[in-house]
Amino acid sequence: MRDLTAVKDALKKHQIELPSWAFGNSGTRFKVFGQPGVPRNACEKADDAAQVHKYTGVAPSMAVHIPWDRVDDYQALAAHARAGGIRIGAVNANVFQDDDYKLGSICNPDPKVRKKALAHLLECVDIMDATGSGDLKLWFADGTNYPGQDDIVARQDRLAEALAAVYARLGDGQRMLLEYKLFEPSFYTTDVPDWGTALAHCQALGDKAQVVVDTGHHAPGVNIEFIVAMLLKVGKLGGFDFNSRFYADDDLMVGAADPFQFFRIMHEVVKAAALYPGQRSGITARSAAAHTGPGVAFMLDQCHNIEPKIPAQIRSVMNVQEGIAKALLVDIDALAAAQLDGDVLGANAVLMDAYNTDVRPLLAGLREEMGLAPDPVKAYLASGYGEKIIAERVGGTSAGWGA
Ligand code: LRH
Ligand code: MN
Repeated sequence: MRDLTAVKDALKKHQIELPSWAFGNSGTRFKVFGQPGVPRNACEKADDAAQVHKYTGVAPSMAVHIPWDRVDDYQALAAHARAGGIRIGAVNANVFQDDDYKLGSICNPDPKVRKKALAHLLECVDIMDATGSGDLKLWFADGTNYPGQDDIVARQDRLAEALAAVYARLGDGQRMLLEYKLFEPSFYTTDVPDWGTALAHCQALGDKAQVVVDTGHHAPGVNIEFIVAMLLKVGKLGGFDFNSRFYADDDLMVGAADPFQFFRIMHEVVKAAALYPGQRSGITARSAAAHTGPGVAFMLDQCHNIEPKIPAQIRSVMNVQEGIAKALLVDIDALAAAQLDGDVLGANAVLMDAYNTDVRPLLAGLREEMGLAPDPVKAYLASGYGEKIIAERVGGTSAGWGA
């Protein structure tokens, strides 16, 4: 069994990035159920994100999405976030909601539309310069709905051309994270549909281009931890968009639908010493060596369509911590021995022992060591912050996806 001091030390060093859009209204094509007290702007979203960090201690940054979080002064936004005890993290570009992008953005057959989309991507790097963000996160809705609608290879050439232009604009300490997704909103081809396509483009670009694994972006039954293991092996796992799903891109709370899958994914991350930059106590020197630089960005990408948003984000952070704690409890020496002995049941049992360990007391103790309440959700609900924002945030337009 691992020594618990090392386990708690790793949990204290691990950081989770929150999505600004999780604090705004969201829904499905059928309905967006507005909630009282929802933020009206990026600063209020940062205030809510700061609450999650206040009660969990491990969520010190908030990703922004442009234009959903567009402000006149991004340095002021970054300063506001810092005053609340967090920082602005990844900048997410959005070239999927403008009428011009019906047939795609950077993959669109029309060079004028591609030029417009590229200008937005470059604007997002300018915003990173202002907020001090290191990550440009790129997800493209680009694709086709019918066979023959457009040429698959021609679209890939357009994609590569635009990504190269963005890559050339990146400054020191900046990188681009390319996110793939199997389908939706496109239903025949998606131009970045899977990890292979994302990896091929990132390898063609260079070290500053890495892949984002959104856990809701795969076909049912795909072994996501295998993809994670391979991307870590080649040093191309830039980040995660954590959420969970029963069917498609449901964007439910991470670990809610399939906590065992989340554990298996984090087992690969722990084994590769990729929990936080500079983690060295992994299994193999090779995997540890591959992880120089900013390391893997552990981001949430969720929508709380019916549940209260701040408690849901706190619960999500707790779910991530539970999965990581169980992965850190894997007896890696016993596992390696059983694997090398071909002891199938023995090896599986080592992993299941860790997974079936109740880590909630360990995490409650960890929070007390960090000067936090053992139950962050209970502590937040008792704070009255939820009632305060409902009373204060009257008037104005509640934030949302603006779709
Ligand atoms: C696309 C996606 C992407 C974001 C959006 C909010 O489905 O996962 O990461 O831009 O959700
Ligand atoms: Mn995502």
